[in-house]
Amino acid sequence: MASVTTYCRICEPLCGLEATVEDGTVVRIRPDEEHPLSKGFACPKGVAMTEVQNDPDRVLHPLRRRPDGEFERVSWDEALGGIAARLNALRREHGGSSIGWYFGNPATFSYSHPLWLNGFMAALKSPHLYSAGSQDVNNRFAASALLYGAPVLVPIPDLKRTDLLLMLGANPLVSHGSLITAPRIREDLSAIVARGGRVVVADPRRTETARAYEHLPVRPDGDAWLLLSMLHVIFEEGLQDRDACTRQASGADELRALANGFPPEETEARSGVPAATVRELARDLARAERAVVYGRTGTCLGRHGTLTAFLIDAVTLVTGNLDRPGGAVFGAAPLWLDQILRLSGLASYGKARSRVGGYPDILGTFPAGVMAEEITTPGPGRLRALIVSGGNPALSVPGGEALGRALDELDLLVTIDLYVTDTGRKADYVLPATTFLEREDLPLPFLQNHLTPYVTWTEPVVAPRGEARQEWEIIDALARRMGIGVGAFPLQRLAHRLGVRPSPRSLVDALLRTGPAGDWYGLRRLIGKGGGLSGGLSGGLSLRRLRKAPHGVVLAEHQPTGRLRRRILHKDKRVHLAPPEIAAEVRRLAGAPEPPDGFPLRLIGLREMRSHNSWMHNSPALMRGGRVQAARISPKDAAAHGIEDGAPCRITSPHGSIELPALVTGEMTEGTVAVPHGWGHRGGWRTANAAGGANVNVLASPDPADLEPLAGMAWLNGVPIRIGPA
Ligand SMILES: Nc1nc2c(c(=O)[nH]1)N[C@H]1C(S)=C(S)[C@@H](COP(=O)(O)OP(=O)(O)OC[C@H]3O[C@@H](n4cnc5c(=O)[nH]c(N)nc54)[C@H](O)[C@@H]3O)O[C@H]1N2
Ligand SMILES: Nc1nc2c(c(=O)[nH]1)N[C@H]1C(S)=C(S)[C@@H](COP(=O)(O)OP(=O)(O)OC[C@H]3O[C@@H](n4cnc5c(=O)[nH]c(N)nc54)[C@H](O)[C@@H]3O)O[C@H]1N2
Ligand code: SF4
Ligand SMILES: [Mo]
Repeated sequence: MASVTTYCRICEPLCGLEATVEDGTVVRIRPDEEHPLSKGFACPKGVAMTEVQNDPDRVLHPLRRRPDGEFERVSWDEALGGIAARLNALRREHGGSSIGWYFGNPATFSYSHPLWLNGFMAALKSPHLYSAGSQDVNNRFAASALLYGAPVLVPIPDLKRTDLLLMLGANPLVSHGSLITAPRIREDLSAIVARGGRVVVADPRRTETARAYEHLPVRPDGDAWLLLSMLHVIFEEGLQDRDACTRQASGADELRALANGFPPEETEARSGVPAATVRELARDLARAERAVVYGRTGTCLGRHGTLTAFLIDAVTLVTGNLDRPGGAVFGAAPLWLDQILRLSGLASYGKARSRVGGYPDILGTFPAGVMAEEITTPGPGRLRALIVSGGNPALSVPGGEALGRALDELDLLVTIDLYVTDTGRKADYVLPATTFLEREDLPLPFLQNHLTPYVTWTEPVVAPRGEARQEWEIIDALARRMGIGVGAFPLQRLAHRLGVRPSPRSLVDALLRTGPAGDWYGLRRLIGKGGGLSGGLSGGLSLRRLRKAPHGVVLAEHQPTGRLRRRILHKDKRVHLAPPEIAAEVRRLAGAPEPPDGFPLRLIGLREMRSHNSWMHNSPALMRGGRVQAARISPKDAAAHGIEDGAPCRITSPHGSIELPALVTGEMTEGTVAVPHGWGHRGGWRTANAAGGANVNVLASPDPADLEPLAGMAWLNGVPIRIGPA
């Protein structure tokens, strides 16, 4: 029996874990007491990963669909050979742009998986790259592209030093924080209050987080109205930080003019916040010594996500809190991430437009909301084969039914997953992926998001079960068989140039060693100094040194500030506060229609402690107690529509209809219904299938025209609905 230290890769805190391994099997997972940031914390999901790891329903061998529709076990050789042959036939007939890839949320928790799939798609010269990002975070990247000229320059709230946090559309007491890596976030938030500060939580639901701090009830999709009105008050009352506006930004006067049309007295009905409250909040924010605005998925999945994300940073800047301790800070990574992303061309926004809908690319991806029509629309560039890795778009993308029908039309569908998912059940091949416990890793995309600068490396805890393989190995093998070869992958070419074998491990080692905190292959010892990120590793970082620190390395106490100018990619080195795209969005907001007649209520999402999107409903420990998916409805709405607590109700939108038990609760604001996503399973996961429920995204619009214009964000919050007894 051995105890192996690793870290969790289910969600963003990346908590430290200790896995007990017996005869090559993980038998137990506990929180890592010695992890310097999570300090013995792990949530029920992290602990339940043992059950996913050992799940009897896990796919452990490649599967191929037989003519009778059933899956059969095949060898890797047969699977990869069959897939390569069909992809090459499509390439010959229709070109590489007939092949697409959708990667889901877990993909971003692997350092190697995104690097290799991006290389594969670049080598194919296919634009058909999709991800969970358009249902999550792409608006944030678009906003950063407009503000800073750099899509991945995303500030994090400096919770450890702030006096006032305005949090919009996030529930970190359940989600554990997103776009911020802070494993003890509950303590960080409570510490704000303990030192005399405030945490204000704007949410249509009185969430776990709202209950713990100050709740500001808002209407779904009302955030842009609220933020513009706050700006209106700040400018009108002369509360703006003039120095910050002239020193850091351009366009403050134009922004002021845009906000001018949104006095709080006129936006009350849209934002749901009384004018007096807006005025007070704006004054408090402007006068606080250190304040910050932060928004997450609740502000991303409406109809104005990019505008809202943009305004969040704009309010922070105008109140003098951008790039300042206790405000919004820009995390540094111990790698030249900005430079790597820029040189590799990966950090793009609007470099290309989607064939359907004409949406701008974000980091080389198009909105998953156009995928269905990309499959069904004839003509050059039609999407004919799709590989889905670490994702379950059948349940996570808007308009589930339309996408399901479109997937049936593909010439080839391959999924790379732990399970036969609700998407995978339609696949021609299902390829078994390793879990995070079966692969080595470095938290590459999260390095800049750490509240406390930190880096870690883990080796696999156990060998892969069955014939599971890491995604990069699968992609590598597939590319070779197709005659592409990874030498054609852009970043992997860089590895060649750095003189290393292009494996992810050697690539990352080279990037660490040559990075701002690297050992520079021994040179650091001669020169000294760690660029502010030394963390007691006097000789600098390398993989070898990280391997000797199983609990990871804290690199500094706080993220650095005062370096924004150097990281902005706009030529004038200023934050752009009023680009034309945003001005157009403000005009669109002003003319936004009220919901159609007959749909008086608005639907929003909800995350639960013991669910993780669609993929942890097969864990008996997490499903204990007969958990079911329910629709949360306020007592007043329930009474008005004849719905009883616990009784089945029917929810209908202009696009679909589902039936769920009602949970009548005072935590819902009137007019809003909340339903968690990721239920209604029909895959190879038996416990999940038995849990019942419905795919809430059939209520969302499948029409590409309904995506948010600047980022192609899915419209999943604020969906117009009506309810009634089932
Ligand atoms: N209505 C509504 N819809 C939403 C949201 C919402 O709030 N409301 N949220 C959206 C958000 S934020 C997100 S991120 C998306 C998620 O959307 P997706 O990423 O498409 O879906 P997941 O449910 O996360 O599915 C992840 C899949 O990856 C598999 N998996 C887990 N680990 C690994 C691994 O290491 N390798 C591989 N290859 N597979 C693995 C799991 O078995 C699962 O099938 O959903 C979005 N959809
Ligand atoms: N336990 C658990 N943890 C998770 C996940 C999970 O499925 N389960 N998923 C992970 C993923 S993929 C992500 S992206 C993160 C997300 O992390 P968060 O964004 O913090 O999580 P949510 O609980 O979705 O919080 C969104 C909140 O926005 C509110 N909301 C909805 N519409 C609006 C609106 O228009 N305006 C405002 N102001 N609020 C609104 C909702 O009521 C909800 O409370 O969580 C991650 N962590
Ligand atoms: S909060 Fe839970 S699921 Fe998320 S990283 Fe920590 S242990 Fe893993
Ligand atoms: Mo997400």
